[in-house]
Amino acid sequence: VATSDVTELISELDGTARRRALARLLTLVEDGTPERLRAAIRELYPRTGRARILGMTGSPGVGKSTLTNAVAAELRSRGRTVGVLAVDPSSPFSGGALLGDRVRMQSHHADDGVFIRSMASRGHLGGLSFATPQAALVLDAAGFDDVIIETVGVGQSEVEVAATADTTIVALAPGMGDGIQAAKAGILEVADLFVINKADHGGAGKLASELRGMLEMGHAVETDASGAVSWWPPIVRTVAMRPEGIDELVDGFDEHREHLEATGQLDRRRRLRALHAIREIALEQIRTRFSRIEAEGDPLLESLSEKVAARDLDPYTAADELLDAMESDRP
Ligand SMILES: Nc1nc2c(ncn2[C@@H]2O[C@H](COP(=O)(O)OP(=O)(O)OP(=O)(O)O)[C@@H](O)[C@H]2O)c(=O)[nH]1
Ligand SMILES: [Mg+2]
Repeated sequence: VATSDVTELISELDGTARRRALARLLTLVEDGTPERLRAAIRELYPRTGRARILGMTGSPGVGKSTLTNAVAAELRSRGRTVGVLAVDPSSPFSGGALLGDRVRMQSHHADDGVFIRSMASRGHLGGLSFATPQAALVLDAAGFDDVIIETVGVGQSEVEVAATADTTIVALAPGMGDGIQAAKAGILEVADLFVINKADHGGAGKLASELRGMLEMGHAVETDASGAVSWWPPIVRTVAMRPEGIDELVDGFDEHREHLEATGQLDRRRRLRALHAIREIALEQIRTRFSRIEAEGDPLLESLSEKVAARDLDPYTAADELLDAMESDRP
């Protein structure tokens, strides 16, 4: 099925129609059929693995988008190209055309070394947690040196960012009840770097010492096999909209990258990410195929259901039989 156009799009990533090809590939990740998505990822995958993936997470309104914008600009000034994915689960119908995104696009719009894309939650196969890593692969394959993924940290999602990113920045802001509550939400644990944004507001110092207290209790601190501390997350204060502190933040990102490479953590994280991807894809395939046979009225599924209902068979044995049958008729 229509995989030749996928091949063509991928070849256009190296040409003058690059931005258009990128946009269309990302749309394919968001809205494409499972077959086209599979074709795209299979072909893109060998081109990936070069980009540094940076996750930016934190509670609503702490300044993640403003920070992402400033970090992208700082990385550009250091000669790096940057792809941005703004994952926005709270915007079901805007398609990401938020004011903030327009402002951001304006500040970089004449620059071919930056590409920004918002992803809303509607209409994804398997949801955002499935689509986001695939979209990151597209940006990686397109050759961006750095890919920044912005997500709102509301529970499960920061764990997912951490699973996709090499380095995760957790952004906090004073006066937003982010101290102790953040620890409860598990947001501290995924941080490789902390940003205290809105440092122009009072309370940044108090938040920083609260955070240091939590690190001292062992949260977010990485230890090696002998139990010694191998990474102590830096705490960087910023005023993202000025911007102030961004150079230090980007230095921290670089240092964390060097740490990952020097200690073998990068390979470990990438193996974990691969495992996560395989699991999500395998589960998604089972779900999709189950829905399909259910909708089409599969004779085996019907007879198994009858037997289970009649107590001739237990549901576990029935599920085993169904999985075996699915296995023997794989696409
Ligand atoms: N005073 C102050 N305001 C800031 C700073 N950084 C961002 N803001 C403002 O805070 C508001 C929220 O900023 P965003 O960057 O949209 O925050 P966000 O975390 O991306 O928000 P969501 O994506 O909705 O969760 C905006 O009005 C920004 O202008 C800062 O350092 N100081
Ligand atoms: Mg935002």
